Amino acid sequence: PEIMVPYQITAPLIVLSNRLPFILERGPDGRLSRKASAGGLVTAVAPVVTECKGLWIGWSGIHTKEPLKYIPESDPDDKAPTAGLLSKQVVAVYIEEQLYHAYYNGFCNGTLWPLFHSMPDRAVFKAHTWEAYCAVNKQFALCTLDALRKTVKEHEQEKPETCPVVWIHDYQLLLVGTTVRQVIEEEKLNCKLGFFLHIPFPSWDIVRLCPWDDQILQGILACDMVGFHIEDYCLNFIDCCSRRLGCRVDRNNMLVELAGRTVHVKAHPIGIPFDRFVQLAETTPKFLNHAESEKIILGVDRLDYTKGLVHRILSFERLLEKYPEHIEKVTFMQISVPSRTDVREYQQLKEEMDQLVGRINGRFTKPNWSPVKYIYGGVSQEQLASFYRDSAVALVTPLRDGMNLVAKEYVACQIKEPGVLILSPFAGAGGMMHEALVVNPYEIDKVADTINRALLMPLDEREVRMKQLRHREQQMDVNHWMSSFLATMGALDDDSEVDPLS
Ligand code: ADQ
Repeated sequence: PEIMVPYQITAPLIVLSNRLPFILERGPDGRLSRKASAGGLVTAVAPVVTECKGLWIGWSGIHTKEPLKYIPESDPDDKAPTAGLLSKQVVAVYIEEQLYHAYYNGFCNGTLWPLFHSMPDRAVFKAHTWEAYCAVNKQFALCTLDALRKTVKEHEQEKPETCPVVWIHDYQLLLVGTTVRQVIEEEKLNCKLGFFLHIPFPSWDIVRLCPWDDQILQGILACDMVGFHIEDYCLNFIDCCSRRLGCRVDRNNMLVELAGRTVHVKAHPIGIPFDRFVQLAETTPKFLNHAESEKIILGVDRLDYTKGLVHRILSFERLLEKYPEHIEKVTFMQISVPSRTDVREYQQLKEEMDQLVGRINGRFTKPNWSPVKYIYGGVSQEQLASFYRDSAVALVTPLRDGMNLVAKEYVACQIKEPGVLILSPFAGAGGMMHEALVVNPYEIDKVADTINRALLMPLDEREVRMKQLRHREQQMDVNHWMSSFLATMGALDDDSEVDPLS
């Protein structure tokens, strides 16, 4: 496939994420093959890793008794962004099944996820899941070091003026930096470490609840460059470093000093592959079979308690109570992709949503109309783009969210008569997409009023708002996000153009 990398990267990039950028599937003959995994991150980063002859390190997604002997090459007709990634550019970290469970369902999703979303009552602190988390992070670090020694040596001979970059992603891998830093200093390996957090970084009051907060902060500080979606998260992080670790910090320039090293902290708001969504919206057929006069209010999320689904559906019920003129005129379509189904909290949320949908539909349904259409499952990118395009209102109302890509995907797909985005201020996106209708999701009544306002908004106002929203997302797309991160890591050629917006 054609690789579109709009800039020159000067050194190999080693990317670490919990999961590899594709799904491995075992066929009936026992052979493994790759299946595409959707997502903006993979779309943007995989071609760059291919191009710079870098590596992707992650868990394979399948449990085996022994380490995987091989990673399959991509099929010749593979069109996924990872198609160019050779199997020698992929490192599958081996994690024994029980250990993975304690690490992933336990510490990652039972402790860090709720804590970092400022929902400490849901967080559990257990020594054995913390130990599993440390062990898995160590395994990731050792795999990285194996690869790094070879990469650094080869690169030094070819281009000694630059050095390889290790880019660690997200809350599953907060401690990887600690081990990698220690060894690269001992062995004098010339490389740079970067870290990006995809979820919020909470305030010191929340972070301090974690019994292992110091080790987590030190793990992040082991990197040279630390990125968050928005400035608030950067400032929270810097504050924690100062108060918990006693680091010297410079809040204006966002610098933290630890053991004689200076760590750069910066806001890098992630974007989406904007042009790809526009193209999808232009070509995808209509999947919704509703009357022209009927308006769709859309919600799209992983089924997660941070996304505010219960509050959202109650707000829709309130809309029908308070503004009965919308009965038989609007449908609320919620698409919820199953997520972390092994975790009890997520099973409970599923039951609660099923009951609420049943109750509201029972209360308002007419012979030819039901108020709520609830899809529990993933949908294809084509379907998603068509739902985005054909909905009059998007309800993006998380209680807390690092950024939220759904808000951005919705505006990208508004290529016809524009709809209205309703957005929570508690998503990272809420602080930037000013032309949306921003409303506190806890205020059920106000959200109902806001939906009513969106449904009645005149076309010219919708056009003005949507034009500005779309312009910003087109400028600040996922390629912009990545190139500005790599530029601050010094990994781009001087001639490479990085948008001045960064
Ligand atoms: P998520 O919590 O997964 O991401 P989000 O940013 O909304 O949240 O991304 C979800 C993605 O999944 C979107 O691209 C969306 O299209 C897709 N998706 C959701 N439901 C789907 C469905 N039913 N069918 C098909 N696709 C579906 C984390 C953080 C976010 C941050 C991102 C990126 O929690 O805050 O924006 O990482 O950094």
